[in-house]
Amino acid sequence: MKTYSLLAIILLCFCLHAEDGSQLWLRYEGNANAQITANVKNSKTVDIALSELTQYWKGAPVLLEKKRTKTTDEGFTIVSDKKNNSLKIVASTDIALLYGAYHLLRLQQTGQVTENLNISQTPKYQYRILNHWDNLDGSIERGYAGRSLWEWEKLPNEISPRYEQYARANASIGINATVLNNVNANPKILTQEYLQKVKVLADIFRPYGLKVFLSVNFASPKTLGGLPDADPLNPEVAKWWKAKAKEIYALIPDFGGFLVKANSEGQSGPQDYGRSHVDGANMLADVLKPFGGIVMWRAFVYAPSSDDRAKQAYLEFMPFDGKFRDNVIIQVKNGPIDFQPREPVSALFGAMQKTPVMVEFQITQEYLGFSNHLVYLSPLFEECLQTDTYAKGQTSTVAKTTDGSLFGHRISAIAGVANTGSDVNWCGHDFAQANWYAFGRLAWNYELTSEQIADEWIKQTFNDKKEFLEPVKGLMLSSREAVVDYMMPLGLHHIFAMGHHYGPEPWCYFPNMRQDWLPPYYHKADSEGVGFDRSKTGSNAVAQYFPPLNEKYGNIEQCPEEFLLWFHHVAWDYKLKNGRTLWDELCYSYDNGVKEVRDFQKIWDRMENYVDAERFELVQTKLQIQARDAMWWKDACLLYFQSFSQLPIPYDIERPVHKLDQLQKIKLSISNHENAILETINR
Ligand code: BDP
Repeated sequence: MKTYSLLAIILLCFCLHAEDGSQLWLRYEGNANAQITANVKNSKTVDIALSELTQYWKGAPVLLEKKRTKTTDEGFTIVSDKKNNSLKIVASTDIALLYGAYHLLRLQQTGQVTENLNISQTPKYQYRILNHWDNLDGSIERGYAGRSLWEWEKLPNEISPRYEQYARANASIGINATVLNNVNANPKILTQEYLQKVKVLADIFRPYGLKVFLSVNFASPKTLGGLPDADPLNPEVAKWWKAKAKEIYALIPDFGGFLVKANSEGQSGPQDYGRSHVDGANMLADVLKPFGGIVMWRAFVYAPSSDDRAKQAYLEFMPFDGKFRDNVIIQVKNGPIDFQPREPVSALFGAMQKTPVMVEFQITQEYLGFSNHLVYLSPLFEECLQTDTYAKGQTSTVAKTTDGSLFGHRISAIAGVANTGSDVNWCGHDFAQANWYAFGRLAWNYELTSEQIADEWIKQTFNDKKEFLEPVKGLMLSSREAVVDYMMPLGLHHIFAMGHHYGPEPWCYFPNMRQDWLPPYYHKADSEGVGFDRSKTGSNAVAQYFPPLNEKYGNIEQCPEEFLLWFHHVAWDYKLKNGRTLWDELCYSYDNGVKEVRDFQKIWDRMENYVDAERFELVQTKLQIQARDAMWWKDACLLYFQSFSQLPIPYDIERPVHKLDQLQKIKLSISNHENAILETINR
């Protein structure tokens, strides 16, 4: 009897534990008994492929075959051998065989295995990379899922099982590179002590095809090496970097290279010495070249003196096009400002043609409600990648301008700022896992649609019951538009609370502060109207785009309404295409955002019988927060903008439940550079 109840408790614990979100989308069931063989020399990578398939593949016998194929090093083919009633995964490298194995398991999990498989895949980008903004003290800048995964204090001796789980999750979706530390880099990462720790991680990640990169602080030769400066043209400085590279590659022979944030938001850089981005990037590129490393140099630069922050990356980098070494790639945020719920694409995509350019997305939800809001980001990623820049005829999508195909570049890459942390479910919100997943899948193949990706993610992470799949997919697919509606519709942007960026603060203003860090700089509301005039009559940022985009964006009549206030200062009574005035449309958009989240709650509550209790409740609780936040956003923005428009909120809209002066008193205590903890909001 005693044994029985103990067993029951253990089983119960196991079940509960099994549904805490820690397994991500990798919920394969064991007890497989297919015959798995390999005609390939053993390696750790091949062993992983064999072990995954042996444990979890429940179909026909599988043969892993390594031979030269037409696909790239990472491409694979899966073919059915009907005669022998078996399957073959064919690839020219071990890692590609592993990618093939994970793909086969994905087909199984999503019910797509047919008798006649004939699939050939090859990734669109060469480097599919996560950027961790993790600090060496264990905090994560803009991290909302606990502490850093990297337990620096315990490394290199104590190894968390999460390191391998992390590598496996990435390999399962084709992510093949990781930058371990924050772009606001602590020079200490390059000390011998830390490099030893990095080496341990690199060794664990290697069999999963995950290459390690580091963010470096440009001042390191000075702060760490004791040199008088970090001037890229000082031979002593280059010598220091060379020795450092040698030291790194001795420990990590396949080290990927450096990510650099230079002369941006207070970080040091070549301009400190009167040198240019080219001088800085090329010096580091030369250092890494003999080892096969690359430099990812960020274009996220802006100075308070400019009339328009949105123009600056372009103005600063375009003159350097073609001047960088061939192992430099320019890392550009998807939009011209900063990971807003919606931005037009950065004008650098398509414009820089002689230098490889890569997109940087933010998977962590700095500007999208942290890990409290359910926002499926694939539509945002997809929208950017599929935007036509018109750089070269009709099909110059951002994807094509960055994957190397359009301008014939040798290297290509795509980065996502990671949303992972020490939380048991990795990402804070169970649905935030979908954003990590979607980033990987799109980096592998940007032709997949957000719907396909949501479909496969739900089937793997939850279940494939139609009654669950369809409504939850619908919810996910409309969630990005909902957040745009309740935060900043019609092209509004950066009206967030200062510093932590959680919640609205469109009124936030300090005369002596950098104006480009304050919301009024972006919305420019006055008694006439609202919005930033970036047309010819304003900052003329539109001129940075190719025709016909420049004309379309620059002309208020033609400008897509989702970007209206991004590009124009629009009168409150301006008539939109649906006949409503701008003011009314703003009101209806905010209201619509709130309604959508209320609908998400209704949808989710109906799902109770299809989900384990733990995940059900966590998502339910977070949706409650999201619904309250959406109302907070709506009331704050409408009441504040109403003080300029002086117009009534249309009477068929739910009345505000807050008063503006109450909302203006809210101060959240969320520290900026430490792990962000949302404290109980007293409102
Ligand atoms: C902004 C973040 C800041 C980052 C910066 C960057 O607020 O924490 O350091 O971007 O990308 O979005 O460098």
